[in-house]
Amino acid sequence: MGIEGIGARVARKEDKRFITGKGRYVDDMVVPGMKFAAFVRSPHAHAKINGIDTSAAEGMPGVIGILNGKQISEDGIGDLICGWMIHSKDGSPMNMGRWRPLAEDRVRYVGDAVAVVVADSKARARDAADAVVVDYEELPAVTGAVDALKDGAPQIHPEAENNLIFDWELGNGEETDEALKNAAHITEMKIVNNRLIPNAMETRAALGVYNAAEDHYTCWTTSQNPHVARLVMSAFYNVAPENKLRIIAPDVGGGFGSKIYIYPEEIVCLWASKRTGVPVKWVADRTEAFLADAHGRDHVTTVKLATDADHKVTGLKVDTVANLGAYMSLFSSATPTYLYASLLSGQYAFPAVHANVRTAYTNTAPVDAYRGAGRPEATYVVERIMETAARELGLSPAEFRRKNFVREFPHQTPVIMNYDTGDFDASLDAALKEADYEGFPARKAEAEKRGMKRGIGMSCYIEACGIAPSKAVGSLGAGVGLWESAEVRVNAVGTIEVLTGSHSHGQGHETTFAQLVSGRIGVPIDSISIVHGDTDKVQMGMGTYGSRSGAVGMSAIAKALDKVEAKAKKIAAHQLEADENDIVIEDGTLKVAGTDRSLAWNEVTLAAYTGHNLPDGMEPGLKEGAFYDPQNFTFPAGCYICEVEVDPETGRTEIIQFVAADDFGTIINPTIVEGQVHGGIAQGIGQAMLEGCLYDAESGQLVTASYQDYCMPRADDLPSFKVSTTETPCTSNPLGIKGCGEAGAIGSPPAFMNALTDAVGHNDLTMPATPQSVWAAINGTTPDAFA
Ligand code: MCN
Repeated sequence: MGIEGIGARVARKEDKRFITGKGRYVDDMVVPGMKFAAFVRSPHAHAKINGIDTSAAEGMPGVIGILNGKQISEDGIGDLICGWMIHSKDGSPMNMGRWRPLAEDRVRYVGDAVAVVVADSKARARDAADAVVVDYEELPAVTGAVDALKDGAPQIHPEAENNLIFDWELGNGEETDEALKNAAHITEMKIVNNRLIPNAMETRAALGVYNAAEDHYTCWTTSQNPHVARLVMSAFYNVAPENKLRIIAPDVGGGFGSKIYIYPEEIVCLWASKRTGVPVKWVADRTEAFLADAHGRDHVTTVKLATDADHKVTGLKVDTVANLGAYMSLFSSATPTYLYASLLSGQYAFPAVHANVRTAYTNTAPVDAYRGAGRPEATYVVERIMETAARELGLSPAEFRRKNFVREFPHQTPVIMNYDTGDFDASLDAALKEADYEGFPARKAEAEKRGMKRGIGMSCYIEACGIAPSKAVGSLGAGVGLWESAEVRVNAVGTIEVLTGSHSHGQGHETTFAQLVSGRIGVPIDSISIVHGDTDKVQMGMGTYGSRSGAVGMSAIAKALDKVEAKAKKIAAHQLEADENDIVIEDGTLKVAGTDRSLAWNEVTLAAYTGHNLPDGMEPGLKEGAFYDPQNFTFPAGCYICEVEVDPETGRTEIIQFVAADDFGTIINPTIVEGQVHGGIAQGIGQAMLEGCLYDAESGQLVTASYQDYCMPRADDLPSFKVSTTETPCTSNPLGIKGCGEAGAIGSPPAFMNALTDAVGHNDLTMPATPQSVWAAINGTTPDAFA
């Protein structure tokens, strides 16, 4: 491949190895003497552990060791933590229970790890794990957050009375109450945001290796942020000192947020390697993934929207109960608070917004960020109620939104965010046109003739991503700032290695990051390597989540490139006997502007290393690093329109068309961006139509623990999406990029549900809108397991 800069539609460099089966995942790693781990997991949602009998398992063939929670405590391994301290309304810190890597006295959800068996094969480890007898004393369980907060609910952690972790608020409460008091019209809804299971294609895995000779630890793991894993495992969990711990996240087959956190299993594999003296590998099977990956969403919300006589929104009041599961995972407190309530102003100039969020422990898997993390939940609340209010007021949903759009930037919302740019009319116009919105009544009439119900719905989303500004996240209770780092190493022959703290696990960084460098210097994209995912190669980084790698990771690379270019220009100026300010870099050459004098890029890079013809006092070499910490988030926004047709006989819904008009600022690679939007919409429609994680309310068993019961979207569930972009460059990073990795999953569920409720004729439907629940909604019954 040649020189391909910003904006080029380049096919992904990394795809050749992925689609030819040459990717290297944790499960592909083999080290001498490697053995296998299998976890003993709780079959109960809530129980006391009275004892663990390993006698039968110990004698089984191939067993090397059986380790439990007492031993992990004896060795001083710390509790898992939540990295974001949220204070309740009264200023009290959150009521956080303890999360041990292996449960010692009590298990709190089905799948909670109790012990680990290390054996010479995966099958033998599993067999022996099945032979470990745990004496459980079952306790009553609670799986729903609203129930968990009721008086008399089973108490899950002693630290959290009535299972309340914190009761938090954001926004201007008094003004919002006043707006509701004086409203010409109030729209009120109860909104359930269904719980999801992430289902990355590659399940989580870890290979822990302790090298006794050097007292050094290495962990290959499926992480979205290996440096954060190293820092947290060293500083908080006492697994290994940071200078003795190397984390490698090689190719990772998707994460969608679920691989941000540090889970018990990688800690246990590293520790077990030291305890047993052998390298220990664990790869989750799909059932373990269903049971023990951090789940997403799971909110129950009541919302009120106040409008005046002129149909301007005057206030939005939101009351949410969020289920955080049995333990608080690393980002779990930030997701239903700052990542949620801060987006409740949507694309609108709401003068007053108030959100109250209560979070609860339940006997379910931990809940944390899942693609969009809080922002899909916020968008769902805002866009469902905006559509519903428009219908109640007899207005066109598009015009009602337009009446309330923010049009002046920067715009300070009542809920923290300061939107730097946007053009919400532009994406709404583009989507209306592409969807032929005006032609809908005729299409509906035609469908009715065939006995079908047709509906159309929209969603005008905004999200905050490029999760970064260290000052902002620090002041909101995060333990660390969220900048990003990069190092650009230019080799003597002119090829370039870029080391980045971002981590690609499907987003195509090897291509887009290389495009930035290729375009700036004018070297072929194939002579640029992107290095990431290894804490021994890249010094420090904050990883990939919150659609931050383009806006923050690439900006760090741009900053390092500025320094590389400045030095290269000095060298060229010296050799060409020109002023460095007159040197321009174009198409792989350094030219004296306005003359025919130039040096090729590789002549300059060679000079940097031969070192004998450099400006006086200049160090040889060409390698620069940078840290980039933006001053604000980026605010991608867009308009999605969905049109559906429902068969009233069966409740089956078909998506006739799905239109997405997004604003991602400057686009680096349109093909990759479109792929990101496609994937996000598929996940959003999966949530709205098909996916629902269900626990049995009484026993706490996960009912949807396999693909037989948990329905992922497939190609034939989805139409061909019509995607387009408008561009208002972001002002808080030098490249003008807004993140695109989550938008599809954020904007699509309300668009689908608005279309479906339009078709069905009433609002009494929850996600996932399965054929059964759609049929029930049409026929006035409610056999909806998810309601
Ligand atoms: N990009 C671009 N132009 C823009 C913005 C981004 O060309 N204006 C490119 C970027 O250079 C990058 C890709 O699009 O190659 C995504 O960039 P960005 O929006 O910055 O998101 P991240 O790279 O930080 O990825 C994180 C985001 C999140 S938060 C989830 S969840 C998610 C997602 O990406 N998980 C994914 N997309 C995923 N895609 C795959 N295949 N697998 C996952 O687990």
